[in-house]
Amino acid sequence: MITRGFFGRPRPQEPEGRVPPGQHLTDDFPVLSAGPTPRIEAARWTFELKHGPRPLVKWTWDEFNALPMTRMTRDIHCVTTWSKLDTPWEGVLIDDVLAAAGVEAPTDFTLAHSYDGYSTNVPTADLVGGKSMVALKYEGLPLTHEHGGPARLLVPHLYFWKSAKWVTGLQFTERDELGFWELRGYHAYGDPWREQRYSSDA
Ligand SMILES: Nc1nc2c(c(=O)[nH]1)N[C@H]1C(S)=C(S)[C@@H](COP(=O)(O)O)O[C@H]1N2
Ligand SMILES: [Mo]
Repeated sequence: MITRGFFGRPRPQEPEGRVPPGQHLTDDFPVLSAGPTPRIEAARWTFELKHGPRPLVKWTWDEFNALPMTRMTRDIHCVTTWSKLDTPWEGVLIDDVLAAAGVEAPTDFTLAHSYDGYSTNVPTADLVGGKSMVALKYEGLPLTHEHGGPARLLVPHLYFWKSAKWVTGLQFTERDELGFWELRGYHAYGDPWREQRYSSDA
């Protein structure tokens, strides 16, 4: 009898149940951006909540940094097939953003908007309940520009294209409006465990 234990290559860094189908682990942190990296200085960064076209609340960098900070260590999965385990982030949970704004999420769908014109759609339910944050730090340091600094959305349970870099706001929408990559053939939801890479995937 041939067993993987004897003849398979040992893969100690691929713990069971943490690498979704079609993914492999990387120790690097690849940079993936649709265009050039915008250099957004904290002093001119703002974060806004909108309901459709209607502005709800807007924070400056200093105001946003006064909100409760939370640490979150999560596995991330890029649709280009790399996954990275235990990435440590720090930022403001979307729950705390909404609480600070004094609003309940008004619709079931959200579009995140970024300084480079990028956008991505996420169901509101996937942003709340401790699942998502506006991340300001990675590995204890301010986010680098390449990785979305000064602030990016982090939605680690969906493919990493949902984690909008250089994020500048969330817009609550009545319907599920597609974002940048979703309009170009990526899946509207993007669950890595169901391999929802392209719009043709179930
Ligand atoms: N604003 C913005 N956010 C973005 C992107 C982008 O081009 N612009 N690329 C997305 C894609 S496709 C991926 S895989 C991740 C990559 O994040 P990283 O460069 O920090 O690895 O950012 C996502 N967020
Ligand atoms: Mo990506």
